[in-house]
Amino acid sequence: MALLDDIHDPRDVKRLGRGALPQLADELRAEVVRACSMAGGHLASSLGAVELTVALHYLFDSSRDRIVWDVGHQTYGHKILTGRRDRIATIRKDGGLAGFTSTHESEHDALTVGHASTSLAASLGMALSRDARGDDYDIVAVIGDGALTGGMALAALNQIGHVKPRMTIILNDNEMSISENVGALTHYLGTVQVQRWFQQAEKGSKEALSGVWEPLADIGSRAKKAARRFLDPASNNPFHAMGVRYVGPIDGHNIAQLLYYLEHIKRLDGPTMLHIVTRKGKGYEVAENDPITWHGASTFDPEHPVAKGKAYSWSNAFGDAASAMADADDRVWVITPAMREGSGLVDYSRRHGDRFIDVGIAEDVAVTVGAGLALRHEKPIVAIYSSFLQRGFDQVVHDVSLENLDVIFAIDRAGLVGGDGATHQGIYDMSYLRAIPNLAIGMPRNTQEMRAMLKAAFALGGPRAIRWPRGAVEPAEEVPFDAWPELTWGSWEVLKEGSEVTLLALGPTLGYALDVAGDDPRVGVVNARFVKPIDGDLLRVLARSQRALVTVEDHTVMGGLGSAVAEALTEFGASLPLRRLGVPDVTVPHGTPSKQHESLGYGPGGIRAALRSLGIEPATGPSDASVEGSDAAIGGGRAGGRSAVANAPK
Ligand code: HTL
Repeated sequence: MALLDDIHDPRDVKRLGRGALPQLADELRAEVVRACSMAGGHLASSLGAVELTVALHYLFDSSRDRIVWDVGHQTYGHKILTGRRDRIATIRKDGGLAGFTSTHESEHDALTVGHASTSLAASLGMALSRDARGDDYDIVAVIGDGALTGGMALAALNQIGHVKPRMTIILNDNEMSISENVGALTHYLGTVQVQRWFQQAEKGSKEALSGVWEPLADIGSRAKKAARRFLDPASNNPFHAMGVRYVGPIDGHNIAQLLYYLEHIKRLDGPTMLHIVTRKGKGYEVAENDPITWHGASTFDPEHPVAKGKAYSWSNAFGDAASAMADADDRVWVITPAMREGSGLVDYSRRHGDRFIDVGIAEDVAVTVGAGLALRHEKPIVAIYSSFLQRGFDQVVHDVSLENLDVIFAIDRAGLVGGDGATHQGIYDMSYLRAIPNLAIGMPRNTQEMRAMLKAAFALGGPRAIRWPRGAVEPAEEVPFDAWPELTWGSWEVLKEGSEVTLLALGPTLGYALDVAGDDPRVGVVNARFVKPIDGDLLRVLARSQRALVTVEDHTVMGGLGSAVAEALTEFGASLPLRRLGVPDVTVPHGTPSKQHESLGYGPGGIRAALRSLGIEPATGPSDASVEGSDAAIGGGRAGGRSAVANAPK
């Protein structure tokens, strides 16, 4: 790595001659592949942004200027160039670098991020501050065509076009979100590439840039030419119509072009969008050919890259269930906000394409489209990750719950998610959903129970949230919807009787509870699969028969199962001790979930400690140490827990 070895800081990039930058980009690309092969991660997006990364660090000073990457998943190259190369193989792992940008990690990261579509609003805020303080640093937002489908991005653009701060917006258009990008704007972006003026521009820049770099010696006349292009009213251009100057599209893998345009835009007042066209996975054959699979990679052999097969997952179980429901009833619809693959819906979308809609990265829209469908007596299922449902909270309250509409929320990635880290943890949904009237919440412990919950939700109507964790689950035999098991909504299940203390757990933490309880006759285990409503009858019985209760959940203690049980016990006037184990009031970074459960006090060690504090020396089981670090331990196979690779991106 002739050049990269001498880059310790972005200032070292600026010291290189312009002619050396393509070689630096090649080396950087190889390093991104190497890092992802060892650690897994967002390979394809990072590969597509390599030339842009080099160009930005050549022209801007990321310690002073603000480079605001949207989502932050395309920044492996940025991290390597900004002093983190020695730790790049630790990305997404316990104690390692974050998979996205984080202000806590580096002064070169302008934003702590992971959710899409925030870069433009954040950049506007930064620009307002800069201009109020009379500072002169540059602000560059980098947003993908996928992230631009989010309402937040479009609303921020509307403001930017109104306020008109000096800033550069780079639209990194690879025609992909995680899957193919969707929406009218995407179609528009596709058409601008074939417009005549673009072809002219392309020709112009080819001429201008022939002979590699010397055109930049003649910057004056070219600046005039560029200015003419900038001033082109491009009146049918939607960005221009919103008050944002639009330039492009240009080839985002051509560093000369990138520098040429960025250098000019840098000097302009007001907001300018530079539309660059890139290829997701660029320069690494498998990723270029199959950017969906290689959007997020598990570890792989860089010489012979083969994507790892994935175990049957909760998401697959849901996708299969949704297909069976749609087979049984032609009013069933599934809505995804840009997560067709992650939510297990590829097969569903093929089989029931007429009742499948991907609304783009717009969770708010997903929820309210569900409301609209339900108002017309359809049966919508909004398939959404726990952490992304946060974006649709108001819509759940305002559009679904007030009307008590028949909308099922199929909530994936509930609990700690592993490598994606703090921004993606699914640990708040029970807390914020429990407060919403009409809304009922359940968490199955295996595929059969998932089906039973979906069936019950379907029969009962009203807004119902069913949540499950990330990772593997045992498949269940395929049977038609009518033959699915029945389940009373709100009923808990006694898995093991105990004479003294009962562990109330749900989802993957049931595996821990069962392992710790072993065959100790003093310790009971209840599958507390509904947190709203809870099983008040069973809880009353337990409150009378048990000496103490312990709740165990992969969710914040505040507002989750433990809170629901504490509230009910208070109402009953019960005074037995209750220990509540779960995520305390802290931010949980990326890492191995099983280790994190243990360190946060709700793994097997935490449950044993709680039992000891209640005077029960737990029977011998797997030692706490042997459980640590092994994700296969979650669920112990007994409660349908998860065992998938913890570090693979969503
Ligand atoms: N919803 C929200 C609010 N945030 C995120 N991050 C997602 C969903 C999931 N997600 C990603 S990356 C990504 C999605 C939908 C695609 C972004 O497409 P874009 O960039 O065109 O902006 P590209 O991947 O380079 O093509 C992650 O969670 C990492």
